Amino acid sequence: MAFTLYNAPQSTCSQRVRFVLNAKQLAFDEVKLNLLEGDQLKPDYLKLNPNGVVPTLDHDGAIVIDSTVITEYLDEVVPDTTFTPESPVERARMRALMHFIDEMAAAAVRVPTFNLAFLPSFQKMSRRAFVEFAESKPLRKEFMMAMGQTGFPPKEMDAALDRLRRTYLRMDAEIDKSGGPWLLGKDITLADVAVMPALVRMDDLGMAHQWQDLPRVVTWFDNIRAQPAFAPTYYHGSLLSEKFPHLREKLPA
Ligand SMILES: N[C@@H](CCC(=O)N[C@@H](CS)C(=O)NCC(=O)O)C(=O)O
Repeated sequence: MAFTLYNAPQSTCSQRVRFVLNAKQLAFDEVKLNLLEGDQLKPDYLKLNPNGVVPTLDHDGAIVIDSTVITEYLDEVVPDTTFTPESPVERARMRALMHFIDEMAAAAVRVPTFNLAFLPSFQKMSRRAFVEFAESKPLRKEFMMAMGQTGFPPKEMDAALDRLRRTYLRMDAEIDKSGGPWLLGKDITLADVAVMPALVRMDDLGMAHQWQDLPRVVTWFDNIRAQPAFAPTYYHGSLLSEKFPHLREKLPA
């Protein structure tokens, strides 16, 4: 089996897929796209992924897109070291949580990410180049235009942080209900993998204090970072603070 992953080191969606590939000890070629330079919008890439986003998986020539779909696909084609519960009811719970995570944490985390890390690159562009870049994005045109070159206003940032806070509360409730240590009980599932990059991102942005009053989530975070697949997934350059030195100066101590 040959796997090629089109992705970006700091992309949270890519990190989900790298984690599952690493956990299953599947060798893969990594094609790294520069998202700020628009590699994801080039015609050849759009043929693979018409959404113009990463990640995209090529498995022996079969193209699979969307990180949650890719992680489920990988669990189906390589069921060893499974991340999917056996019972259909538990599977349904896992998928429902993955939908919640995509709608809440995965979407919300883009606001602080763009405002704190990417905005300076967009501010260097002329208005015309920025609008052209934004308009060429199949999925994120409106998001980019809402951010503009001055960034999301405080109200939007607060709303995003509140959505993230509600995610941590939901995680806490799920761990409590399942008995933990993972969201659905004693085994790690794709739902844990799905939410992992949002917490890693917020930790990297100096905002881990938002879940420090939730000991179950604190332990969950320690546990996922201790997984053998974590270090190879977050190789050097995967954190925003490693890529954007300006962040180090801005982060709270
Ligand atoms: N639902 C998609 C979302 C993918 C996505 O938003 N990817 C981001 C990086 S995490 C991206 O490629 N952004 C490029 C852009 O905004 O132009 C998935 O989970 O794969």
